[in-house]
Amino acid sequence: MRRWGIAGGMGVPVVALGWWGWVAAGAGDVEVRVFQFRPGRVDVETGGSITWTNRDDIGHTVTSGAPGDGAGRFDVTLDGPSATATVRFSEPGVYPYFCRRHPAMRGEIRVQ
Ligand SMILES: [Cu+2]
Repeated sequence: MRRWGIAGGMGVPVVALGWWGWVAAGAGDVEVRVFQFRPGRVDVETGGSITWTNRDDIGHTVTSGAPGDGAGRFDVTLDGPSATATVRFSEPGVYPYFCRRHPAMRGEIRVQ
């Protein structure tokens, strides 16, 4: 059984990594800045969480799958500046995601 926990709320300060690549398990944070998820690919341990923080002035979404595939495992909205959303990953796997408002925005979470 797959369960996705979603929690909103105040975020913690997030360090801007400024590069595209894998980060160590447990880092757990992604920034959305200038229409990009940064870092674009993140490793997390099973049961761990990823928090997205919006650094743009407009809204984005964090939506699992790819445009048009309707997988719908998770779909959270980052309404505006400093909005945060957290998704907990309880099963191993590779989870691509995108922004519904800007389908060119892509990211990937690898749970292991
Ligand atoms: Cu977007």
